[in-house]
Amino acid sequence: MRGDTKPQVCVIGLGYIGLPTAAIIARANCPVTGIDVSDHVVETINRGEIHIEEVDLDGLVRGVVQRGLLKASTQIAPADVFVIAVPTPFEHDGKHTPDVSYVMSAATEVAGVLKKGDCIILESTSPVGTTEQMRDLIAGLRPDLKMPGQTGEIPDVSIAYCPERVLPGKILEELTHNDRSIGGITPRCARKALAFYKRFVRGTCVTTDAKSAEMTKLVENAYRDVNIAFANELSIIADHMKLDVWEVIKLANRHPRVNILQPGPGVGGHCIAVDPYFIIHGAPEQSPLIRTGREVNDAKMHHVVARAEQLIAENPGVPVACLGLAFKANIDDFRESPARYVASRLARKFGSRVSIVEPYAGELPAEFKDTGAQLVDLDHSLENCGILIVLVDHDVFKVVPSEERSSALVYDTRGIWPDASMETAEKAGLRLAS
Ligand code: SAJ
Repeated sequence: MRGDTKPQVCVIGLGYIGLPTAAIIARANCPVTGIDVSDHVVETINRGEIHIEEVDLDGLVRGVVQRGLLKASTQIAPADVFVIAVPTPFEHDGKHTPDVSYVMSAATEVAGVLKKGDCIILESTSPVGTTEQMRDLIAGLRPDLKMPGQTGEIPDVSIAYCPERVLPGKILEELTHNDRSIGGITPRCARKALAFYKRFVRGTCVTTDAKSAEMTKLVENAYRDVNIAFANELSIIADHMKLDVWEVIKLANRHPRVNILQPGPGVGGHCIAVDPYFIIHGAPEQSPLIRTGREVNDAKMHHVVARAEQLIAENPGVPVACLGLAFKANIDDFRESPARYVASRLARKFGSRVSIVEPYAGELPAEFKDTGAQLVDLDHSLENCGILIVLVDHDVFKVVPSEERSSALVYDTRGIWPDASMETAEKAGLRLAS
């Protein structure tokens, strides 16, 4: 891989990060082979279609597949650059222990086709030390190749860690424009990876060591989790003190150095509620604040269930609509969603009294089966439901004018209708600030 010769790239793991990354690299005219364990995923992509939802991804994938720049396979292929973007879930031990086995099996596959001059980049969110662990594994499998950072000699291959930091719903835009931290096992590895990312990233790429880059990714999401926990704790305090939390946050944020985030029904998604545990696991004694942040955000979900149950039980027979199932606004991702958890708990308890409004869903998830709850459209809920529980701040909910919901009791967990909580409090004799 010299001069401006386009490197042959292999992206391992074609999920929410791997597929958009593969497509963007292919758009930069580098031939990409995407590897996935699933035949369904591979066949779908080779037809020029996609198996996940993400803004503008369908057109991009169709284009690069048609131009022959992206092909998918279940078999690893030789390449100049390997990008690993496989999941790093928890082990099933109930202790939130990170499971890096998918990373290690991807590294084992890469080791089988690795040659002198290649570069391996890990993108999966990983506990600190994983990139070096991967290097050690490959070193054991390929004693013929000199690995970076093990001897003073010039290594045969480069290994780096470079986390993604993209927001679901804006992945293509953020993959291109966000800054990147590129952590090499050695500075030479970082420079090699930097030259690769510069082909398709317009944001600033900053080089560092692998462990710092691993920790940076975890810290970014733990920072957000702790800050959302602060907002969620405030909302529970405000409930207790009979204050409007939205009003308090709005006023406090007028201070030039205060920026309180928004309370909600809890923290969902696959990153913010997960990554802090990777830090806690690595330094349990040293991370009481991060641990507590997690606990506060999880507890908020149960608080919302309890408040909603109270409102529904105090108004017997009144039809209820839960607005939203997604884990956050304006996306169709219902995995790890506090809204979905709250709505399903209410459906199980109150059955056919409960309707669900989710413009991004074609049908209700499996746990609603046999509860009697129905998926309805927004207009139907506004016309028929006397209790509205806002769980997601979708734009389509935000623009409902107050006249269309003025006769309903509203529990707005997202603060999208600032006028509603006061009215509901008066109508129900309750104070529902959070
Ligand atoms: N949330 C609140 N209040 C807020 C902000 C968010 O309750 O003020 C909730 C959301 O409703 C959602 C959860 O937090 O349930 C997470 O949403 P998010 O939009 O904050 O983040 P994610 O999970 O979609 O993506 C995060 C991003 N990380 C940061 O903003 C630090 C993204 O940049 C990362 O790439 C992504 O995690 C990841 O892959 O790690």
